[in-house]
Amino acid sequence: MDGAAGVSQCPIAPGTQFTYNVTIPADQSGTFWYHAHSGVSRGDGLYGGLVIHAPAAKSTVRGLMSRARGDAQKFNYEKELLLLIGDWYHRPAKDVLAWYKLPGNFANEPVPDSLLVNGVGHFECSMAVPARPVDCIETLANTSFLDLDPDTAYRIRVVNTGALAGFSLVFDKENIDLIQVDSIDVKRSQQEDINSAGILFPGQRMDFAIRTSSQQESPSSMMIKLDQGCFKYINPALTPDQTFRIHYRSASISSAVQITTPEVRNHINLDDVPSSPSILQDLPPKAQQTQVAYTKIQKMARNHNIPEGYFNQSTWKPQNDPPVPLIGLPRQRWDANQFAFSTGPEAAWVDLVVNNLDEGPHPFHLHGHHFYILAVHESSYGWGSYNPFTDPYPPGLEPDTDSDPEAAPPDPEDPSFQPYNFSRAALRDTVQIPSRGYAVLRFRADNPGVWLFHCHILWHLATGMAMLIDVMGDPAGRVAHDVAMLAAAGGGLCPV
Ligand SMILES: [Cu+2]
Repeated sequence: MDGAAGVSQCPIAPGTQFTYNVTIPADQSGTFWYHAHSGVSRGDGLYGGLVIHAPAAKSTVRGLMSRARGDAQKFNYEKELLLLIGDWYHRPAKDVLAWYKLPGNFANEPVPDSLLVNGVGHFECSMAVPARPVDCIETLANTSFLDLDPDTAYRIRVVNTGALAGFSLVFDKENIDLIQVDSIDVKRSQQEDINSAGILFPGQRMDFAIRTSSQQESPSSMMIKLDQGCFKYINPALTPDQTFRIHYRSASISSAVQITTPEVRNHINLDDVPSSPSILQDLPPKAQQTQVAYTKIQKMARNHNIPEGYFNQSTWKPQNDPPVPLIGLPRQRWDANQFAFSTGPEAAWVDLVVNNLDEGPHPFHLHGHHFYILAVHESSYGWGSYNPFTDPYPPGLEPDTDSDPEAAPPDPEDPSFQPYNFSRAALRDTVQIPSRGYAVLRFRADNPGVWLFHCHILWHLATGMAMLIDVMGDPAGRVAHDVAMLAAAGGGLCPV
């Protein structure tokens, strides 16, 4: 029950209700979020946090509060805080999408007007551009967004709930100790004095510990820096770097004392953080299946230059002909917008090679599974594509013949040949694939169902940048599973 409209259920019609029945595996915990997966409702704020606490290690559990102690002991924190942070538009999401689809805007993604933290934000009313007036109320600025206890260790859970932009965080006085990304333990950094982390892209989560202090003469602050790498024009309404006061309860610092803009002391780049060594133990040296996909935003004359997201030859829309969720429909009856890779009846390890043919990056998310990121490559010229069926080495991972010209390069035909550095792999459920580059994602296809693999930029998903992974599983079990899912999803036809 992952809520993907047209795949595993019909959209929930206005005025009706739907109960999600989700079984959480015993070994799964961390920071997640729920959000609309129909149209662009997510961009209007239809989302929320979903925190799964690890069970306490011992059988002394008496209730929810003590359950949370499992991770608190492991990661050494006392309190926790959830921050849902994302970019924000001052127009309804359907209007923003309509603007993106105008051929005259040349597939430039709409640049947000502001950002929100847990549903609220600050906006200088005078910054509003005349074309998009804002119903704005000037209030006395109260920037104490984070109310923390002094001398306390916090676990800060951060979700990028935005539509387009990644962001990084910078703390003025506190140090960041990164513990999880996408709900998976990371290899802990030995470096001291890290106060900045990112870039967190839409759909991704990062959890870190900070320790607050009471010994301070000036107030602390946290800066959110929206990543401007994906902005193709200037929106004068937007303040991309915003600093929020951290208010320590019972601190003697007057609120009249101004906060300063934090400076980066040391930054932790999430793309360079492998998972913890114990998690990497499960990674097998080879996969049993390899699938290759190519993705791109296309502007074609035959579609009046309206941008469309493609995987191979297909642009995705929810199954519509007939309007039945895919889980209840034999594969032969899926419509032309459903491009899928299938795995076999037995659970198997699969390598999914995704080539991004665009000039811009995309944060891709897979439903139903985490994947090990074995390689991510960006090419500054040409196409950095990787076809494992024809290329002897993955681009960017060719053997270094310069260091020892006499040595024979490793033979890709050798069964023990291994192009990837497993000690640097990261188990995630969302991956940023850079421009003109590729990613190699290895996952165990053991969760039967039809799962979306899609760009988490809302405007790209809404124009079709998605495909399906059909994890077949045992045929008899699969039919029973799909029938049960379909019944729970409301049965047959989706109301139009
Ligand atoms: Cu995208």
